[in-house]
Amino acid sequence: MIPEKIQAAFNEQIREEMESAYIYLSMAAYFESQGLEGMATWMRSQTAEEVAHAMRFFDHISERGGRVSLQGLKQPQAEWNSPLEAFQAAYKHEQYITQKIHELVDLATAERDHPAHAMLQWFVTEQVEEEASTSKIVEQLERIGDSGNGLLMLDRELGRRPIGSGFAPPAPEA
Ligand code: OFO
Repeated sequence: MIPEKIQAAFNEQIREEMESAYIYLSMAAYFESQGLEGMATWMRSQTAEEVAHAMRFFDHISERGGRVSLQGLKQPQAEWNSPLEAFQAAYKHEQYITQKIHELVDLATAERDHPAHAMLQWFVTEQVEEEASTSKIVEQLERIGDSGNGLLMLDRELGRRPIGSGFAPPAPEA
């Protein structure tokens, strides 16, 4: 059986991960409105990844005989002043999520909940990657500055990120 405190904290983390998905989906919409399809694709892919993160917590609670209870999501920001500002916000958000994961590890340790502790190790590693990928794009955008060409090249590069079928834009009609 999953400890009460872990169940409550994991239910809370499902909301955090779904809010992450919502934030990145909002960024995808922003990039699409700016004609930056590659960045939009990158954000769609990130959205799918966040939903998968939420499902890891969902499944962990269920598998241990607990009860998943979903909470309301905050309305995400809809506009940013530039691609750089949006990716800076994404990086800052990932730092916030890393802190949340570390708090969960501390709680699992205090509760002596070894299954939760083991499951959270995947997230500790994943957050290193999440921070690295967003901060790398922030650095690239800073280097690009006002170069329209540089921005289009980066957009093309980011558009190569693979994406789950349910999150990909519709294929153009043949
Ligand atoms: Fe779930 O890693 Fe980003 O937020």
